[in-house]
Amino acid sequence: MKKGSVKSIAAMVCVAVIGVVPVFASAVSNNLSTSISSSTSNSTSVSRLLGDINNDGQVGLDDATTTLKSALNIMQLSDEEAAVADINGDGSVDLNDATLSLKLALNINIE
Ligand SMILES: [Ca+2]
Ligand SMILES: [Ca+2]
Repeated sequence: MKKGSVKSIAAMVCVAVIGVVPVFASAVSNNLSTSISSSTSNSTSVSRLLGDINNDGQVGLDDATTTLKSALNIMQLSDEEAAVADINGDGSVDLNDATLSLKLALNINIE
């Protein structure tokens, strides 16, 4: 009887998630602090929570994933979605926004 396969798959998933997040976050953390402070307020005329692309009232991992896909040109956002996804308000949805979105989803302080 082998019953270790489910555990090992779960472990692999954990490693993948834990491994990706810090690398992803640290890669952009240097320019994060400068860009977020200047432009969060005037970035969009849409009265929605920044980063909450699926409009469920909070920024979750699904929103972060969508932002990441847009940043990587895997997915096309509508104008409204792009306005919401552009968290730092620099006019484009890129990895900075994906990182911000991910941090918001994980409740990591972005001050
Ligand atoms: Ca959401
Ligand atoms: Ca942006």
